[in-house]
Amino acid sequence: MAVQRNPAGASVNSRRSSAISTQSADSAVQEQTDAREALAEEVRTGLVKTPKRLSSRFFYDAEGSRLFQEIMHTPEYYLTRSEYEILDTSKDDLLQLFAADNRPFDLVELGAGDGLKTKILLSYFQEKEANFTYVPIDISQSALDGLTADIRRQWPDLRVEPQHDDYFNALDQLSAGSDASKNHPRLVVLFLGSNIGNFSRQETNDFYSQIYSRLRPGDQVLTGFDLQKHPAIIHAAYNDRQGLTKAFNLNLLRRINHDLDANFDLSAFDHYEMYNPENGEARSYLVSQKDQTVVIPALDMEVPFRYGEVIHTEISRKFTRTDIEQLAKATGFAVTGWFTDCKGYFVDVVFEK
Ligand code: AVJ
Repeated sequence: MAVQRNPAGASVNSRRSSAISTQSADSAVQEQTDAREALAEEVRTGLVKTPKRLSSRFFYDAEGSRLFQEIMHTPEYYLTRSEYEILDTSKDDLLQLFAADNRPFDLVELGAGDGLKTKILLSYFQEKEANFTYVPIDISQSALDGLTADIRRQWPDLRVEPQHDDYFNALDQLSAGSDASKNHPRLVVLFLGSNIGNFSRQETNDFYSQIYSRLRPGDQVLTGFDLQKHPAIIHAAYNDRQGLTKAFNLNLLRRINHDLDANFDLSAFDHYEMYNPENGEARSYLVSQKDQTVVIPALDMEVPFRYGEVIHTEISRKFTRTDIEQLAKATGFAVTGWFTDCKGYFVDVVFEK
């Protein structure tokens, strides 16, 4: 296929100026304060609900992110390997879609993480001299700094324009653009790794509607969805033998102890996972192993737990093809690409406006 070469000397970060430098100490402190306040609010409201709940959004402090990296390497957690296989075997088909009509494109990644899977695409697109800019978006400045430095080291010629922002704000900026010209690059939004699975049905629909409203015709979204399959396979993925998923779930309590001076006894809580094949929901719980009261002085709270009482911490939703087609239809998108791994466990889907 014919793809345009990057203009010689195209400068890194030419259009957008934010988030290029290393994070200042002040903003790092601010980010920490904001995260602590958000966690406090979650604990204040979530632990007085019946049943108790805490959002999986708070799993990812430094230790939680490290544990998730380890989970991705367990034999049971097939999701990452399946998507890796898909991106590797479909990278050329994806490039044909993204660069259709020879238009340059912005590869906009929501929640880039360590970008391991994305690097398969970046590497291939570079090799094919595709005309694109990589725009990782994350609310964690340190994650963005790490990823950006890493990519610049590996591919000095690749245009990287990190955006330290909320997803929708960043998309607003990208689609509004400063130039009113018709030569704007196509936006290709990446939302990989089954991160979509953490949203409720309603949140999922809202999310795609929100994205749709920020895109122009011809713009695309590539999403990684975990598919419904034998329930035992899904159940095992969230119950690894090494106990890393358990540690990952319990880490939320450790974080609350650390950030909010609570006194959760981690040995008095267990991990429990339930997969319901009727609705595709895998749910994670923390289970109190005895009657106990947890004290959180910073929030002026005492939280009683009965033996066997649970805190619901995560939904990891699994989809059918029909679910995904209906999602596209309901939010205005056309499904223009469908790529699965050889086992049919996972799918990367292209939606086009
Ligand atoms: C990162 C949200 C895709 O739900 O499968 C892994 C997180 N939770 N093991 C998932 C997770 C338990 C993961 N996502």
